[in-house]
Amino acid sequence: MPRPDAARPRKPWTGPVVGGVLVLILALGAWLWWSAKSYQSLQSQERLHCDLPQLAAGSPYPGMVWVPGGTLAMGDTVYAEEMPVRKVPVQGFWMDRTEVTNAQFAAFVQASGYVTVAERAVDPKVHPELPPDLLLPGAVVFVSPTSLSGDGNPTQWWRYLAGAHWRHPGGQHTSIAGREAFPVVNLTFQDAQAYAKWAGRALPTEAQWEWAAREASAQTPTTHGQPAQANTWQGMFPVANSAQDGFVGLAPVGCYAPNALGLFDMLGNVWEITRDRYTASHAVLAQEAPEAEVDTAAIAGRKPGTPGQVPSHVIKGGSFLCAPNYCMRYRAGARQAQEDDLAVSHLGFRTILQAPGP
Ligand SMILES: [Ca+2]
Repeated sequence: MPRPDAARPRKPWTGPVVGGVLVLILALGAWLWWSAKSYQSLQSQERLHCDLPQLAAGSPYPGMVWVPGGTLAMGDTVYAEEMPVRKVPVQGFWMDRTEVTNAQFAAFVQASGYVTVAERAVDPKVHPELPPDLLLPGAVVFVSPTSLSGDGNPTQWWRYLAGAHWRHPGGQHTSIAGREAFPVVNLTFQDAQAYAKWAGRALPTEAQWEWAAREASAQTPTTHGQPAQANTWQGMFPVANSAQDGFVGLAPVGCYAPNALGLFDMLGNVWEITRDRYTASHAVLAQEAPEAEVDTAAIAGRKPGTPGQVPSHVIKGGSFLCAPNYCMRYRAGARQAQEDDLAVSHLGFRTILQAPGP
């Protein structure tokens, strides 16, 4: 007896295709399940501190390492803003071996009474376009979305949270208690400058930062892969984070192997503020000051911006949110702009000191 469906015309390839799709769906489901389990497991056993190696006895500037001078091949070839690569001589300098921590920033605030930009109301004269809820003190915080529309609009994972600032990095109901060794976040250029001045230091220029991240090597990088020794994002940003590097979100400073100069977390963990004003590429600086060591902040600052537009500074190094599918900026030559009056939860800084070497 023929089967009831035997008389129906069938396309011979339908079965294998449906089967293949089912296998793909099952595989994707299993991967998402595994990612979710890893995420939960890591959140429940979050490390709050990583031991740093002792610095050499007699170091004149505790917590800093010496970065020798040389000639930097500044820039890279992945995104337009990194081009063109240009040569920039850099003098030697001292640099914090870690990002500035919550404990260090708390000491500054306690001593100075400083109030960060995120703790102040937004000036409606500067931002007449903003609704009242976006004029409240606060910061932009990453919140992993539960669903995602196809337009890729970043507001699906970046939220302006009133009450978020450096003491409440994930919003007003979060705290830095027990997280003293984590990098301080939700700061702006002005905040980082204030800390650096109080500490008798400075923020690095973009060239200084990039030279240090390149381990004081004049070599131009030939690979652009995701670094193993850095806190980045593994999985499909922004919805699936397997955290194979050990951290879902921020990591305490110094949890990954340092670079050849002894600097920790130059790539990943948090973006770092520099003192250079942002320009859309290296072309402007290459034209105005070819192969010269210059204060790029001064040059960029002479450029008139768009009327009403808030100035931006260069940030470097990528963060725990950088993933191959979205933002391959876990590289020394990568750069982005950050508005001077907007605090963000993936942004921190470190300082330098221009002083004679060892
Ligand atoms: Ca990570």
